[in-house]
Amino acid sequence: MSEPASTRKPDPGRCRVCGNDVVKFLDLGRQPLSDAFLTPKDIGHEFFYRLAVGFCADCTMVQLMEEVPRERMFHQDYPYHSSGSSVMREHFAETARRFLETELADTDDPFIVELGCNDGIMLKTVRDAGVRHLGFEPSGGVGRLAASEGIRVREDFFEERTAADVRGREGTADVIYAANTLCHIPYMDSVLRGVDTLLAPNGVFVFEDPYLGDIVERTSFDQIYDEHFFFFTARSVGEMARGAGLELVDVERLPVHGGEVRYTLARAEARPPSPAVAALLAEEAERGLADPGTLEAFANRVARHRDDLVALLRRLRAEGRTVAAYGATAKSATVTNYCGIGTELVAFVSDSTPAKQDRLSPGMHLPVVPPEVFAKARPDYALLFAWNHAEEIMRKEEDFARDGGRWILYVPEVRVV
Ligand code: DWN
Ligand code: SAH
Ligand code: ZN
Repeated sequence: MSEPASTRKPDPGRCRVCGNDVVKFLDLGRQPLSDAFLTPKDIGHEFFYRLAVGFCADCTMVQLMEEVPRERMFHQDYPYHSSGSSVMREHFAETARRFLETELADTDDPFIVELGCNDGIMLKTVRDAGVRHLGFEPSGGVGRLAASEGIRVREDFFEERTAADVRGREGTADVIYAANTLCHIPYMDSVLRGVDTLLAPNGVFVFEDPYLGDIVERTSFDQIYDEHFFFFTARSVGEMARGAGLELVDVERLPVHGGEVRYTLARAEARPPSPAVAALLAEEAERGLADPGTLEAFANRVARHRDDLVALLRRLRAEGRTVAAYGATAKSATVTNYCGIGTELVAFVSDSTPAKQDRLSPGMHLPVVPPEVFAKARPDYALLFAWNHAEEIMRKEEDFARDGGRWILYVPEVRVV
C-alpha cells in the first residue's frame, strides 16, 4: 500500500501544488516553532528548522522551502485561542451569519464543515442556528473548548482520508470553510482531493488567509513562520483550483490579521465567477506580484526593516528607556529570532493567553506575562507584536499611553506612536 500523500517525505525545492521548481527569494534563517512556548527545563531541547520562502515560476505559488512535521505544530498543547480578540469574535459571527443567510439557507438539511475550528469561534453561531456542522481540529486542547460548548468536533487533520470518512458517514457538505488554516497545510494535493470527495455538486469551498499582496505592500514579513506554509494570491489560488477541477469564483479582501483575502471555490463551471476575480487578477498583474523582481525587492525591504527595528531598540536601551512587548504572537517568533531581540532589548512580553503566560518565547526566551504585570511595570515603550490587533489593544491599554507610554510599530514601517 502506498503511503498517504500527507506523510510522504516532501522533496524540498518542489512546488507543493504543481511539482515544478521553487526558487528561494528570502531566507530568515534557523527558527524555532512559532507557538512552542517553553518552560525553563525545555531550554536546550528546542526544535529548529530553516525558514526560507520560494516562488514557483510555473503556478506562481509562494511557499516555504522546508516543511515542519504537522504533529510538532498542532497537538494537545497548541496554545493559540482564536476567541482572544473581540474583533475576531465579531468577524467570525458575521461570517457564520452570512453562510446561514446564503449557502446554508435554501437546502433541506444543510451541512457545513470547518477546517481548523479551533475553540469554536465561528461554529458557535452555526450551532446557535441549529444547523448541521462539523469542525476538524487536530489540536486537542483548543478543540475540546469548542466541544465543551456543544460544537461537533473531530480531533483530526482534514485530508483525503478523513474527508472521505465524513462523506461516507454524513454525506456531502454545502460549505467547506477554513480560516487561517488552508495556508497551514503543505499536503495540498490530499486536501483538494478531500474537498472534491466531500463537497456537494453546487457547494462552495471558502477559505481566508493572509494575502501576499498585503504582505508585500506592508513588508509584514512576520506573517512568515512555520505554520504559514503558503502565501496565496488570486492568481496562484486560481491555478491551484484549476488543477483540482475547481474554479475560483469569488474573492473578497478582508481587513483582519493585517490584510487577508477570502477565496470562494466551486466545481468547474458550476457558478459564474464574480467580476471581483478578474479585477483582483488585473491588480496583481499591474503590481507585478508574480514577478521575481517584486519578491526580491520585498526581501531587501525585510532586511532594512530588521536593521531599523534593531537600531531603534538599541538606541532606546542606550538612553536608559525600559522596553516591553505586547502580544506573544506566532508572528513574533520570526521577528525576535530573525532580528536577535532578546531580554537585553525587550524585558518581557504581555499576553492574555493563559497557555502562554509564565512561559518563555520560542528561541529568544522572552518571559511571557499577563497584562496585569505589564500595567504594573509601566515600561516607557511597548513593542506591539500583535500589530494586527492594534486598535483593539490600544483601546484596552489606553492608560499606558495616557501615562506617557509609547507604542513601537514595525508594520508597515518602524515607528513610534
Ligand atoms: O494563523 C494563525 C493565526 C490566526 O493565529 C495561527 N498560525 C497562529 C496565530 O497567529 P498569531 O499568534 O500571530 O495571532 P494573533 O491573533 O495576532 O495573536 C495575538 C496574540 O496577542 C495572542 O497571543 C493573544 C494576544 N492578545 C492580547 O494579549 N491582548 C490579543 C489581544 C487582541 C489582546 O487584547
Ligand atoms: N480558524 C481559526 C484557527 C486558526 S489557527 C482562526 O482563524 O482563528 C490554525 C488551526 O488549524 C489550528 O487550530 C490547527 O490545529 C488547525 N489545523 C492545522 N492543520 C489542520 C488540518 N489539516 N485540518 C484541520 N485543521 C488543521
Ligand atoms: Zn507550482
